[in-house]
Amino acid sequence: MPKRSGVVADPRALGASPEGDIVPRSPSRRNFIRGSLAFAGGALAAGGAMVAGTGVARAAALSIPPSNQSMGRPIPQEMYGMPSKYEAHVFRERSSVFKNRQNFSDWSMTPLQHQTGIITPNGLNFERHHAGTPDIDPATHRLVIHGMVKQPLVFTMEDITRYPSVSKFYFLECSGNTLTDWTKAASPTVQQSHGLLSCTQWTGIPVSWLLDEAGVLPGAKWVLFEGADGSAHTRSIPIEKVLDDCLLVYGQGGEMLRPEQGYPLRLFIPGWEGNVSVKWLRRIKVGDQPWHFRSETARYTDPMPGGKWRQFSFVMECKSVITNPSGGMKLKGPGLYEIVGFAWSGRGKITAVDVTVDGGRNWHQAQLEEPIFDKCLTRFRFRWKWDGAPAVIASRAVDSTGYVQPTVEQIGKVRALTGFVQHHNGIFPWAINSAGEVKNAVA
Ligand SMILES: Nc1nc2c(c(=O)[nH]1)N[C@H]1C(S)=C(S)[C@@H](COP(=O)(O)O)O[C@H]1N2
Ligand SMILES: [Mo]
Repeated sequence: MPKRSGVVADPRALGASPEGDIVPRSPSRRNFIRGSLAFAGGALAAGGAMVAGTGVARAAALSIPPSNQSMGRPIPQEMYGMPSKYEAHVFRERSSVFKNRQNFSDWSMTPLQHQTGIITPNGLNFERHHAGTPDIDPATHRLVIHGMVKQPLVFTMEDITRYPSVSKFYFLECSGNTLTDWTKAASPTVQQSHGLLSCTQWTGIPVSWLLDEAGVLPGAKWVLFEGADGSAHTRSIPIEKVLDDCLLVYGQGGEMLRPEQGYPLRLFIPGWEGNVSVKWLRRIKVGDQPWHFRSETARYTDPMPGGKWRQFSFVMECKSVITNPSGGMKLKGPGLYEIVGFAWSGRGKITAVDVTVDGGRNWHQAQLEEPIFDKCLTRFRFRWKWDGAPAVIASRAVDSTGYVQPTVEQIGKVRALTGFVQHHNGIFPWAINSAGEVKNAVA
């Protein structure tokens, strides 16, 4: 593990607008005092002293807004709530890098730059499907288990939802996330570069419960999962992982799955590439070897040095990205800013994140925000005094196995980075010019 040094910032002393423009916070007297105490003796004490002269809260009488002087909108009899009309700029968006390619195999991306906590709202969860979103009636949907089992079984949705449920917070990342930005800047925003990523609380039952009922026969080693969509998407999964933590999921973020996330039933494989979490699940078959489906041979394999291709590269390795400030935003002048982002690892918990503001010469330890769960998005924050000079910022995450997020250069030493390669977990830079404009700095 590289030597990591730095100081921990107090996030409460700063604020940043979630919008494109970021205004430096002129700290109130209270914040100044708190900041001074928090950083006394630390490297940022200088930062505390810096703000001393600039901002003392001025008390002024608030004018009374119209909203205080009239009645608001009454509650309709029945309503599914929607975000404020002032949030209409927050939406999923298709690729802006691959243009004019709309077809049934498509994807849309999560607006990570607008996500406030670790939970992705259901309507903003990225979508990836190979043959469009099917319309499946839960009343007629069936799940079959067969193959190397004592007794083949068929389940209705009613059967499945009668089991006691479990709910777990996990990230979901497509192995194609960031694939357009290995060696040159292609994505203008973090939504485009990292938006094949979401995180929510998934509700369902362990796959092992139903396999127990069917009775797995000795010699079983792999399990097939097949979707009920037009692509009949199918994957082979090692039985140890299936029995360890795989879920049959019907709930997402407190409600039933959205159609695009696999309604009424999907497989969820924690920490592994999104592709294996088969949506619209209809069939489970137990066998003694992998089936080598299209998504295990022609697709979802990684080029390696010497012309070989790696199959079954399931785990999503430790990764992080700064979401604020990020591509397309603008800093409004020198001052104090809070650098914020996400870190995650398919192998466990995030234990540390470092941030650089000088293109990787020096790294400073960021503060991790609770809660910190296994195989789940973790938020980090770092207090930064921008002097107005051009800067390159990036983050580097460490997970509970001790693995440190690599540079693209390091990845290139052990894999072949030719074309649109999957599993990009490299350190990702944003450049800030003297006008405060933030741009993708991949070179
Ligand atoms: N049946 C089925 N399952 C599928 C897919 C699909 O096309 N069909 N796409 C896979 C891919 S490539 C990914 S990244 C995830 C995306 O899940 P999401 O759309 O809920 O974000 O679903 C996976 N499961
Ligand atoms: Mo994917």
